[in-house]
Amino acid sequence: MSETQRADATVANPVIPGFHPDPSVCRVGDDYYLVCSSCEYFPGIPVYHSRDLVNWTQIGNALDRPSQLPLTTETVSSGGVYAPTLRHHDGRFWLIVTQVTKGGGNMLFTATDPSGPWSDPVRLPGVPGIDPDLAWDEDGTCWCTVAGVSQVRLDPYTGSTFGPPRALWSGGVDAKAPEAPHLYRIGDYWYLLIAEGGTERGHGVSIARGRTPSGPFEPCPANPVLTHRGTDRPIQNTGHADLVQGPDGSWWMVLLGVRPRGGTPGWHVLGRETFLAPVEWVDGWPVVGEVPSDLPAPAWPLVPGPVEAVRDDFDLSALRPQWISVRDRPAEHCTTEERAGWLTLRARGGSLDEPDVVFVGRRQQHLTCAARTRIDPAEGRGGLAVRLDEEHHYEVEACEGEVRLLSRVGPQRTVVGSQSVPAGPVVLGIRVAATPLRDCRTGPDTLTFGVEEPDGTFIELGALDGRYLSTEVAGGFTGRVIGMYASAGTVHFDWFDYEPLGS
Ligand code: 6LW
Repeated sequence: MSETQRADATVANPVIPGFHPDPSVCRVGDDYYLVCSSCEYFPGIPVYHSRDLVNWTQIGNALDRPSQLPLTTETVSSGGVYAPTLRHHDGRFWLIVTQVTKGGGNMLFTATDPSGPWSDPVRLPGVPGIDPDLAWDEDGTCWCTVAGVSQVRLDPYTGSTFGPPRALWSGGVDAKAPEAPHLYRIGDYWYLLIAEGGTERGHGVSIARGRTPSGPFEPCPANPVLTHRGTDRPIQNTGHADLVQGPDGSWWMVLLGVRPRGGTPGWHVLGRETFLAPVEWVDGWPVVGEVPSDLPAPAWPLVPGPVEAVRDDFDLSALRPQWISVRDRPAEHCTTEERAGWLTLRARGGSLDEPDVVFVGRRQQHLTCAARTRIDPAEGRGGLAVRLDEEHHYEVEACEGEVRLLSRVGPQRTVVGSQSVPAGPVVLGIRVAATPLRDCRTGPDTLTFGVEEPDGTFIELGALDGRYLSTEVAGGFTGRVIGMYASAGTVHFDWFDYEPLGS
């Protein structure tokens, strides 16, 4: 433990806030790598690195070329790529995911450096279903286990499977959605960890063990080993876990959870986030306590990564890895090379209501935060948006001489307010303020949109209830993404600021 880290110290959970569901983690020596689902966003499958399991830095996106992730407008929101498993075996990293859009299926990628490049996909037509896992036994046989839960033997180099998938174990009697399997050899047993109950409030984690990787499996008498269902805890929907050992040999679980706020039924707006929980082994079974918001600090020194700058000035030829787009990002529609130091977006279809919108955003990662951008709309129309999907977004949009606040909720599109502005670049802003956790008369947060005067004065165009940009209203598997878009012609963005404010 470092001098600055006291025994009673805590660290904040989630360890990776914002839309980072279905975490899968692997350890290579002193380094940890973690990947998450990315659904309809491109590039896909964010890759994180840590030395301490607590501080994570994004080092890339595994699927960053159309040959790996060809997401067309047929990919519905919350479609795309789900539930990766990341493992290190035989000197390389292995990533297996499901592309749920027609023509997709399960795919395997490899890399020697997890920050990339990752290979083109090896397709797995013999692997059914979603949530694929990879495990190798002592003879080097590779087992691929999927939701349901079933398993097939796989040649990971060619994608060939041997025999039909075999049912293994489906969790509790009548349990909904046995999924997210991960298989591990720990001590004398093979452990099969699964999620059950669905990814909503009933979510949980169960485990079974057997003497071989293909069973038979004996369920843990204390299943589910983790769930927050039916509790008043601030973190809900806990499930879809992966196990890992800390630097000192202690055991930990990464898992997804959500942070609902406001009145009934509680709305979560950041999507499913990645949490960490300590694990003890008792009589050969893992025991996981409550997943707390303030996690007891691990017993080893923490190694914070670089602090993310508030401002991106778009001064690099490539966009930083946190920037994601809806389905694709062709250079002719998005570039920092057309006007040096600016991000240029060229509209393709139309507004954020369309599946082919040209949008570049980052996950909203803090319950209370602010975002600003300076836009030059002289050749088009575009703005600053908070997006959940095509039917749930708020945006402040500029065209020459005017800015407007627009809201799209379900089938309804509303112009909430407008303001004349002088010709030329303008600064647009969004402030997101979470409501107090136990305030049962409100939504989860309020989003205030406006435009800045040249002296920095914020002119408010409207304040909107955040519940309409929540998963409980919109449905789906993602979370809010805040960013810039073009809805007509070409627009240029000088910079983008994202500032966490106190959460
Ligand atoms: C994923 C499933 C799940 O396939 O959510 O929480 C789905 N669990 O395992 C999509 O992210």
